[in-house]
Amino acid sequence: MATNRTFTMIKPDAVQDNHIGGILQMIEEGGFRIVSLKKVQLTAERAGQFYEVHKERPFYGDLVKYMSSGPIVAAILEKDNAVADFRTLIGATNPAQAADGTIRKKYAKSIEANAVHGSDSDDNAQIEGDFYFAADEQF
Ligand code: 3AN
Repeated sequence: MATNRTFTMIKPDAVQDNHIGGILQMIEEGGFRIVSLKKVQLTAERAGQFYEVHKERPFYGDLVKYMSSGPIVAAILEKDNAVADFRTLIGATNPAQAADGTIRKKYAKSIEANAVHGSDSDDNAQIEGDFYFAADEQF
């Protein structure tokens, strides 16, 4: 069953370049409601856990290093058809192939430093959101 939530991260390059506001604006103007939001820096160990599905890929080591190189912004987003619509809003993984009007077309620097993450399924949206926010429930 499709849910109406997805999960995103604004990646270290985009945070470093002061694009948090610009990216959140594109997200809100794209019709998404920001349900939860926080800025944190991952340790290499935590970044490795987050990207565990990519453990066997050749870029895994660099990806873990990059994702723990500076703060990121994590958010849970809500909209009908959230996972698919957010993938459309962010554009292709490789910014050279990202469509006009997408977040990656505007802000991504490379296939690795591609400005934002977007969950690829409802199950992963739940798992990834919990990775950052499940322990926050006492608030
Ligand atoms: P997406 O983020 O579009 O779902 P995934 O899940 O295939 O793409 O990859 C996760 C992350 O790994 C990407 N956001 C990007 O930072 C990095 N990545 C993916 N493919 C490559 C690659 N060929 N070379 C370097 N980094 C990559």
